[in-house]
Amino acid sequence: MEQTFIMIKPDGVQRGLIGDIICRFEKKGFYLKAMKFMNVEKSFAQKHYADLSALPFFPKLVDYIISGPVVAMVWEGKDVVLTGRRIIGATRPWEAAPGTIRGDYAVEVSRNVIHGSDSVENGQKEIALWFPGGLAEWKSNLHPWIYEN
Ligand code: IDP
Ligand code: MG
Repeated sequence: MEQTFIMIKPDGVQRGLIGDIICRFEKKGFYLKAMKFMNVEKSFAQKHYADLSALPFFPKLVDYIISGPVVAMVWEGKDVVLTGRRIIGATRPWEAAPGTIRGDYAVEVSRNVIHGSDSVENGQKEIALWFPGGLAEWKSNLHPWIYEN
């Protein structure tokens, strides 16, 4: 099944949103495959956002990500990359629909609470970067109540 990399950014941690965010992914029917609470080194944040390194806000973005601990996670499920992005909402919180994480909890694009992979391929790259030791192996006993197959 598909996997995505989700990170609660330092503002989400500081604001006490960890439980709510995990709850949304869990209740939807996705499976948690890895999670860690950690501070990120500057060089690591630069690597994670390497695709954006030419953009003017890149240095500020890196400083934001290293400004406090983050929660890094891997979630698994059918179409979890796209559906995860829908749960998160648009990059710019003023464009994010109510009911999405950013729509409900964020105001500024530079304080938008959460990261989610934007494609299956980038998800695999990000998972390999953040969880080089691999993921937890398990299958929920609720699986047949969430998925037909
Ligand atoms: P995404 O997080 O929705 O995938 P990206 O375009 O990949 O959005 O940008 C990565 C992150 O960079 C955003 O989540 C946001 O925190 C930050 N960012 C994006 N655009 C801007 C901007 O115009 N100013 C400041 N920060 C931005
Ligand atoms: Mg992105």
